[in-house]
Amino acid sequence: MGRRKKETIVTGVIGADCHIIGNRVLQIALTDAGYNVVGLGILVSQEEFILAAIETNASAILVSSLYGMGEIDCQGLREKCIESGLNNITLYVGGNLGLGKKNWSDNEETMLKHGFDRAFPPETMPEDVIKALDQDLLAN
Ligand code: B12
Repeated sequence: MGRRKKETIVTGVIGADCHIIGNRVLQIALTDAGYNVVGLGILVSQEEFILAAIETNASAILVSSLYGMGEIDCQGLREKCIESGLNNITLYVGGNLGLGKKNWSDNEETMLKHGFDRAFPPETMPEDVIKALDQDLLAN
């Protein structure tokens, strides 16, 4: 719990997407677990995620996408992070990625190819996200 407090996590819903409920659930669960969460809400651009992460010295950016345009909205985020000096930031994406692919593993592969460290399927429970963050941010 104490070690989590030192890690700031930026969350938000990317693009023109207004589905806020899951993102809020996640924000509350991560805060309750002890992480320092900066919630940007809906309609967040790639640049807003990056600026918030720089301003707060965040360890991770968690992007939500529900409305089916996730691939287009997320393309290039990793490159922009690196250009902005966020070389090692942890990037997760989740929600309902619905990329017009047949199954989840295709969607996951696509998002990993775009530079995300992990991609999460619909109905992911907050405890699974906390477990992943603990592994990726607190392991050393
Ligand atoms: C409520 C809802 C709406 C509401 C949203 C209200 C609001 N302001 O939030 C309204 C009516 C506005 C709406 C609009 C639309 N919607 Co809608 N909506 C839903 C619905 C029924 C529920 C979403 C929800 O709140 N779920 C509950 C929360 C708790 O779950 P969650 O969001 O999945 O989040 C959990 C996990 O996914 C995960 N998670 C979420 N984000 C992240 C991020 C990370 C990093 C991680 C690790 C995990 C994670 O953790 C959360 C907690 O467990 C879904 C169908 C469904 N059953 O999912 C469709 C759905 C998401 N909508 C859909 C669509 C198409 C639309 C519209 C485009 C419809 C239209 N033609 O206008 C518009 C888009 C408007 C816009 N600009 O965004 C589609 C998306 C299809 C796709 N992705 O391929 C869905 C799946 C319905 C469907 N089956 O077709 N919608």
